[in-house]
Amino acid sequence: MTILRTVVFAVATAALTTTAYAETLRLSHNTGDQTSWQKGADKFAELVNAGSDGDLSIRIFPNAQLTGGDQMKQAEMVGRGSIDFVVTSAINVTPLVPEMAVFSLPYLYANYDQVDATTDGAPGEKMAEILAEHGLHLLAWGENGFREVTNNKHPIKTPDDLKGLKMRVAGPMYIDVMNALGANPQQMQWTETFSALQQGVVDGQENPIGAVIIPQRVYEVQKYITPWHYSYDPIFIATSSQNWDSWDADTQAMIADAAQQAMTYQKDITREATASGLEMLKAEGMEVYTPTDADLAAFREATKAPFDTWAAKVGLDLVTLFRDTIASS
Ligand code: X2X
Repeated sequence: MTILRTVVFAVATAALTTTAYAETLRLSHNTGDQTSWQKGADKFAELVNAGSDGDLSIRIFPNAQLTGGDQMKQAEMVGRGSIDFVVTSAINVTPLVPEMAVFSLPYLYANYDQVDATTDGAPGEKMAEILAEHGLHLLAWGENGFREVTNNKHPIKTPDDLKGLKMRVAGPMYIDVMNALGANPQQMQWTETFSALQQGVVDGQENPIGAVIIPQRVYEVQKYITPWHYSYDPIFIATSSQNWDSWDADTQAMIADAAQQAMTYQKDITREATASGLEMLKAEGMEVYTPTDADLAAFREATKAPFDTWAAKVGLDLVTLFRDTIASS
């Protein structure tokens, strides 16, 4: 397949011409090169390369290298057209697109079926429209996962156990949630978190088991884990609207399909790693506390105030759209 890209020359006569050439595109993501984010990105690159008969190659930059380690900057740079693709999670986009926090509202989701009903349904489409207003063309949803809490001080069984713990968090909503739980949260880049945990700068963190805790070896520097499922975080692949509009219809279809296949694969391997994850973490020496229904009710109650604050920020109509879809799934 030949890639046709429309190039506008800024000459007096504003001529429009179409050329064919091989091109390298840059993809940024903000986890390490062993994660399912990386594997999904690798699969996407492989499929696009094959689908374009080698005309398009994608170079992958892990650890938010292209934004100097600033994981929240990636989406903005893609929106402006200075990076071609991003694989990142919803929480990282909230400074640019606050509505993206809707996915991660505390205890919005109870299980994967509910998650899939929203990403595959009207809520996912609505979020794609909102991202488009910021110059981001959504290609496909993948999975970071349910974010579970770890720390080095003691098992977390009740909200009281979070009191005074120094917690690293990824984004502004989690600051409010951790404050509501009585913890001492601080926002920190993911790439700086391992050494901060190792050196005791922070006591704990929260991340999904299959996508992050296992491949990034968080168990080497954390003793206790509580799978409390307090917040879900999707990932996605997006390109800039500029790139998207510059591709002919065949190229657009090929790229959209590659992204869909890559994220389906990424979601599958993430869920597999998560399913066997707690056993693996125990074998690595972590102590697991599985919360009871009563514990979960207490965590839900304790995070109700930040839920309401952030529901108002993202917009109640959007929250209703998500809740209605979840209720009928
Ligand atoms: O920074 C995190 O915690 C991570 C890797 O999960 C995200 O990118 C949100």
